[in-house]
Amino acid sequence: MNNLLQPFAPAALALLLLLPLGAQATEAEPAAKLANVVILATGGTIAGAGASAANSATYTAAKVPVEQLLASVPQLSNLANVRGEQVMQIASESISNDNLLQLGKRVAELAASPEVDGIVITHGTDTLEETAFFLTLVEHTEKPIVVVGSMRPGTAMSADGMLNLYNAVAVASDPSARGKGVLVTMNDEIQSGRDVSKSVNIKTEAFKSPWGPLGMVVEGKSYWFRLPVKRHTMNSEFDIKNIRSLPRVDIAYGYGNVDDTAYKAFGQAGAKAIIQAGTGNGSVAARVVPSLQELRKDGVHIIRSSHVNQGGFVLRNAEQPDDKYDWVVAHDLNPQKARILAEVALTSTQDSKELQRIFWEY
Ligand code: DAS
Repeated sequence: MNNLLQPFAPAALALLLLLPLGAQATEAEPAAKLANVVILATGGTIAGAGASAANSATYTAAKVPVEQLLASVPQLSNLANVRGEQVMQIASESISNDNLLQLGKRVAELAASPEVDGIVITHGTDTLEETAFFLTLVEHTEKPIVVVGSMRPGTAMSADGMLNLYNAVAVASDPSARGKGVLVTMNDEIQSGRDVSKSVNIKTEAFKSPWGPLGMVVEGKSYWFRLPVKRHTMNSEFDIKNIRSLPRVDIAYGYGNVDDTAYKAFGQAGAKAIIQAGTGNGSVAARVVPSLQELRKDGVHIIRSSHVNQGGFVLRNAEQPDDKYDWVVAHDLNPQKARILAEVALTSTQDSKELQRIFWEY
């Protein structure tokens, strides 16, 4: 080696020694094939926009199209092959039964495709818990279905939507998420679509399950701590393919001084069941019972839930004579979840004992 190169000799030698290692690296296994994940966008705050970065609560929901949502999180492409569909663009307080059926049927079509490994649904937070429960009751697939929203619009400081969406795609592309029912990723947690509900309306830590989350997502990796035990997806007796419409089920709120006005109005409007969002143990005011008995005689089911906000737990014949009145109890489901299950159950039975079995099992 001539004098000019002398000083570089050690480096050159090191490079020569390292090259074969480098060469071995290029012969390493090809990168693992990325999962194919479809993002179905429905609207909500995760697609919201405010006038300034200081507007974390003042904004318009359901403005940003799905392409822009995906573009705002380029890191998604490290997790999966992702593509988006704009199924609807609404604030979720406005979701109807027809919207639920439309979304459910699109999810089923995609889940049946061998080209799809997982599905993410971006959704408003107001009724996210209802949609997630509905899908876990009627989607017959082991593939991960993950519903995700955000408490702040993407235009706000410390917006939570981008990481929530990243986490949702991480879970939807993870084979370990298969067969766990419909999931919800909010605030780094993986929640059961059956159990979770929005318990705070102004913080990013808004979604809680009375029985705790199933796991967590940290830097794109899922960590699981428990599994759902209630029937869902492949183990459900209900199938979106067999549901053409959902019956009307309404919710009547219980409170001091309540009378039978709302119950009678729901009956006249054609409700097939009325969910009692009862005080305490799902209780019904004594002065209302005669009208409920009239409604029951007309074939309207009465299903007792509780409006206590950290998870009610309604048992048969505890404080109310359910056997005597032929009522159903919603067990641990809050009123809005009980409505979803009642609507789905009533597509297959009108029998009160069958309804009660369904409320114990799902
Ligand atoms: N209006 C709310 C909704 O669409 C906004 C949100 O929190 O997502 O559910």
